[in-house]
Amino acid sequence: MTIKDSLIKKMKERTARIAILGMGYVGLPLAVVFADAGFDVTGVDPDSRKIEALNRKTSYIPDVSTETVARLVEAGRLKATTDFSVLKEMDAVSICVPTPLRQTGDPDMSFIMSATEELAKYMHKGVVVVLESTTYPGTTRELLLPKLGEEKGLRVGNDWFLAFSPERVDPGRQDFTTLNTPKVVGGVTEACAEVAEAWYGGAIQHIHLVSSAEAAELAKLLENTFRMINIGLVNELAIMCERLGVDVWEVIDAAATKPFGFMKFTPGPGLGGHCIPIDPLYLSWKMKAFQYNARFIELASEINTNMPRYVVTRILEGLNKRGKALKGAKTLVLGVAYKPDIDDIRESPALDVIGLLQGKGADVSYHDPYIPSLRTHAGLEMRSIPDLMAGVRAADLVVIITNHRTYDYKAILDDARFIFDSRNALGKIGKNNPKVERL
Ligand code: SAJ
Repeated sequence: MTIKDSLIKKMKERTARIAILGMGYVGLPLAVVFADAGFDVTGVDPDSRKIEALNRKTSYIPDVSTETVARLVEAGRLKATTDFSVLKEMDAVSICVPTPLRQTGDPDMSFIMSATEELAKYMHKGVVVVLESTTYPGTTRELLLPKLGEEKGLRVGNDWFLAFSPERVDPGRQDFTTLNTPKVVGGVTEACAEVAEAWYGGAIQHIHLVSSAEAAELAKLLENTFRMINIGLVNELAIMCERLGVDVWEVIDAAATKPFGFMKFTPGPGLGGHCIPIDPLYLSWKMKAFQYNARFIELASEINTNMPRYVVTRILEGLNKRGKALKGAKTLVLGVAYKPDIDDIRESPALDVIGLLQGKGADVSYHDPYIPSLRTHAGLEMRSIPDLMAGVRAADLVVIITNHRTYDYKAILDDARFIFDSRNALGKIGKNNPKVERL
């Protein structure tokens, strides 16, 4: 029996020993899916707090319940360690580590590189490796293949197997989870794809095979570049509508009545999160090596990045119309998470807006039920004000940045002096209201 056939047999019999490198919002749900499918799974992460939490049978990811972790740990299906040497016993390794940007705006490959270097120490025949981290096309073949294969004298597609399968975890979403979201898989060779499909197909409901790791890497980048560019489009539409004296929200709602060939996006104060503003820049960065300028990505990124400044300019104009100055104005920012109803502030445009307002001398405070404290770009520690309505009443200006559902927007409108609504959170009650300006 070939190494490939024996590995596929282990996948089908669920006797393959699985390791998940990186037990964050992607790795832990993936570990649970494989453990629930009957595999023995070991989560490996250098962050001892995560590992201790798992070994105490508790979850630290909202999408994974502590009951689920306790059940799987007690059943011996889910283990956790900071010790990478367990990898020498593993048949399958999934790498789920962050791929942020560096200060320069270039890809930060350090997490992938350190995970790969650790794994390389324990590489052996009969293992399949799948990279899940969103990255530029070519990463799997150009970075992982040499380090894990050629440099170890292992022949990919014979002695070991390598594939890419993009994560599609949307934290907080209940309808589509790791289990039921179609999973794209692309192998470095056909045999690699076969082994990766046997593994992932044993736990995830729908596998969509593509012909190469690059096709899988690019599919993910297309998904999130599509979003970033379309958000940039409606952000530019908001700017054009303001010049034209037309209500951009009315225009978008009207276009969205078209039941085909249109997808609704809404303008806002900028682009937050650890996916949408970042992933497309991995593609445009890679294309520079081919002397190609990915103009759509660059332009959309420029428009989205400029939205915080545009919002502050509109605030200045709104106050000016009311004979007020921004300098010294008591300003309350409502909602600082990067999108509604979550507790994640990464890359949130609220931080840019707060910095710009403070830079113009405004006296800024914020409220966000999900974000008890934050550190501004200037390094200033701020805490969410304890009494929302007292803050609204005391403010010269309320700026709605993130439209959490928990806010009572009618009460806020009644008590506020002046509101800049960057999300159309007020809806109809904010339209043509003398106390309200909006994007
Ligand atoms: N945003 C807008 N207008 C929109 C949509 C989003 O301004 O019409 C802003 C949000 O406020 C946020 C940023 O863009 O600041 C990103 O929002 P997002 O809805 O794209 O949420 P993310 O960043 O959590 O994106 C994730 C992605 N999931 C994965 O990468 C696995 C994305 O592919 C999903 O489509 C998205 O969740 C989702 O649909 O919720």
